[in-house]
Amino acid sequence: MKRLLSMIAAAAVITGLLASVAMAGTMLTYANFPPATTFPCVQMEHWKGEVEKRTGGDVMVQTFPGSTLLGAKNMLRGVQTGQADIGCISTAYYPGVFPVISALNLPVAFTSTEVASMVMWDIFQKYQPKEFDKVKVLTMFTSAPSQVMSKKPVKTLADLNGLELRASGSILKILANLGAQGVGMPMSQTPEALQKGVVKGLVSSYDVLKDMNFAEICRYETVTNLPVYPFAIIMNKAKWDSLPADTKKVLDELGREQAQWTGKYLDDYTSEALQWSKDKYQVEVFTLTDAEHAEIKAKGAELVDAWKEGVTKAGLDADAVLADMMALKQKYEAELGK
Ligand code: DTR
Repeated sequence: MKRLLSMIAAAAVITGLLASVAMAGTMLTYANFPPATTFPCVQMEHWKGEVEKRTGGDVMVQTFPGSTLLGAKNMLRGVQTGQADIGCISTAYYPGVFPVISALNLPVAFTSTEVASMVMWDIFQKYQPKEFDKVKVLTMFTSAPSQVMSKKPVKTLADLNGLELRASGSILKILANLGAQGVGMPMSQTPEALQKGVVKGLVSSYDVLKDMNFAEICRYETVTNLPVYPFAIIMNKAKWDSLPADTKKVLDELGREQAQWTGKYLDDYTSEALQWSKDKYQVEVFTLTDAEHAEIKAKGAELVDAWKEGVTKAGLDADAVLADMMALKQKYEAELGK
């Protein structure tokens, strides 16, 4: 009898263990570089919620905002080596690494994040650039159009002369061509640079006026509609390969959906952030003349030629990629009414 009872007890323990292993499912770590308040992290938490809901809890996501697991510049390598399963990269922080997708960072006057994000996703799907071969791309999106936020008023392009402004990617070259002094650094290093006076302002999208509280120190905003910044959410390739087919299906279905959700969110939020800045800090907003916007476009033209050289070296037809991007921009601006 004793022997029977001990066998039943052992069977119960093994069943419990098997059940707990089955319950554990998959835990994914997701690294992000800017503070939790900023839109790259807001979209991360939305994605986490959707994945856990759609997999019925089989997949759980542990998020690490604010560079707590990986920072802006070691994100790509950290995901490739498995330090994090998933990471958010701003491709402008990796000069020359993403020649094809940096098309989105050209001065083509995107005025909507939703439009730019849909264009970016479609360009990636059509061309599958080999620059992403070492990772799995889960989704892509852009920042909102980039504007000047500064401690001194920039009422005309002439006011940019000699002004030290934080930026990254193609905007650094455009600022130089406009007579300003671009200072390259990731968003995460910008608060200290502003506090120390290393820069007199920054060029980014208006969400950071509220999310990074830059409205407190940069009381003057100038609508320049400089390029958007492309982002990619990437997963470690071996981790992706290890996932069951039904999980891969959920993550793939979320790709385009998350691009559009983030674009929509940011289009609405940049307007809200600017109004908040006016109400709380009475920031002043300046607009430029059509002639000044034409000058910005002209001063950015040489970037298109340089971009074409990089895409050609990557083995693609640069004119075709550019033509597709502009056609998609027109398509989505009409479809979305933006
Ligand atoms: N302006 C780009 C991208 C960007 C816009 N808003 C945020 C918020 C958090 C991180 C990056 C960004 C940039 O300066 O990196």
